[in-house]
Amino acid sequence: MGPIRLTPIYDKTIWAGNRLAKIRNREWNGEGTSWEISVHPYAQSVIADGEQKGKTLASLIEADHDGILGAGVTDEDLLRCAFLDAKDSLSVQVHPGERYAREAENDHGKTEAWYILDADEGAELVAGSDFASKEEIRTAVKNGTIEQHLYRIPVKEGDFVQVPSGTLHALGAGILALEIGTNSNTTYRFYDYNRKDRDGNLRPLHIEKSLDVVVCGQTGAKVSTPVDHRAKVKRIADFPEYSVDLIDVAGEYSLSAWPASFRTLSCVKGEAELLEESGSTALAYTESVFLPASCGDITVKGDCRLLVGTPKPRAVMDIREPRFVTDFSKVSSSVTLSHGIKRLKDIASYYRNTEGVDPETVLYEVQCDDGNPDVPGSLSYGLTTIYPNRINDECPFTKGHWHMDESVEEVYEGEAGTGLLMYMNHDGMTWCEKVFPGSVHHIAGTLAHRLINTGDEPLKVRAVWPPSAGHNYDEVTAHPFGFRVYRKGTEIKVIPHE
Ligand code: M6P
Ligand code: ZN
Repeated sequence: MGPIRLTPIYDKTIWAGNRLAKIRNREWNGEGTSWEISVHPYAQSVIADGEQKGKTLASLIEADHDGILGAGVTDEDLLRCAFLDAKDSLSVQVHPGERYAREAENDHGKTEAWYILDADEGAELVAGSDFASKEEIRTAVKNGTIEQHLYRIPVKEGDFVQVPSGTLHALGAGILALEIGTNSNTTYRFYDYNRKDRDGNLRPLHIEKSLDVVVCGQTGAKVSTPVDHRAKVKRIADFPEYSVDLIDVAGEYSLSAWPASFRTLSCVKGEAELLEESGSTALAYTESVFLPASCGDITVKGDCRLLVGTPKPRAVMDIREPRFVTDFSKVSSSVTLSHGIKRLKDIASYYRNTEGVDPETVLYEVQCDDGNPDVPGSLSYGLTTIYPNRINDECPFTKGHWHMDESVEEVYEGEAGTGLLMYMNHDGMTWCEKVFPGSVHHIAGTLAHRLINTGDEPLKVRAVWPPSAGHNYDEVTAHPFGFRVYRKGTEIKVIPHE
């Protein structure tokens, strides 16, 4: 069976915008959501064309469960795709997880993620808060000070925001987003800006249930998605319930039938033609199709950006590859590592004498599984490799830095080679720790830190730090580390910085 095209189900909302109606060239009557793929009792998607036209997707599943959803895939694993077209902000709300939703609402839990198709200049949304406890939330509800605790994320076209169940969130004004989420319609409204609906009434709030399910300190992560035709598949969400992959197609792309489950496929830029054994399906901008489990390999033709939603069936134990291995040579496809290369020409002024040394010489590299600097508590993991060069006898080193946020610590661990970790305080006092395979270094937030390779092999050091720390290089440039380290033959010499 090929891709299944469904008829959108439009729904009116008090915050509705008309961007989607304009794109689709249809009359607008205040519809703010459009359920594109759904097997939820609230809105049952109906097959739009072909032999099965007019039947619900739910009835197709009933007739051929394994062929449509896949063996072992249950109701709990279903995904929902919907547009949110917001002229005004949505209420600040929170969704329950599966267990709570089942018990309290006979519904499913709701984890969701938004791809931003269009946003006004300066648009932002809420995804998280700085509340440390439910008690703090209660007090803020009482005092009417909720708004100042909300974690706001500026967004533009192409951004993607992950909102796991339990996250306080609100889509903001002036945004058209495609939501890919679990199969649920349970929303606990927590705060609604004291605004009134058309009839002059405040909409109901669900404070107690919100407090039951909110996870304090949980924030939604923003993923930026620069167009990349080489990387092909980028995993932009990896929730316990499902994943979302982003694919930039230039010309042609082969979407092979990987999982033993259904998938959702949405076009969020350009347009595509989906070629499959049984025929071809046109997929215009903003359209989605349901790919049944029995769907064969698909060739995508066109210049477009696609989002693929894939469930992770709960009944199937999911054993995954690690995100990467520490020698960074066998990088698994689920993670994109950033890679920085420093050549002599990039940091020449830090060395005493660079005469006669090729400015293109690669001094060190940093490979990094980046955390998100906007997410409090997020961590980065890096591997720094300093090659055993000599710059007129001076040992090669990293630039060195203070953290912008000096309350933030960092951990280094030696993996290969030998060297020094140089520290400096704000008075210019400078000292070192020896670095060797297995040496662990707990770096205080108030110290500048620099690695130096004093050996004959590459010095490899792992680092873990919160990216919110930031790098302050200016102060190290203005007030250099107190010593320079030289090596002549086997002798290491330390000379005060001139
Ligand atoms: C480690 C970490 C990174 C740092 C890198 C290179 O991997 O501390 O934050 O960027 O070393 O150091 P520098 O930025 O000082 O060149
Ligand atoms: Zn650091």
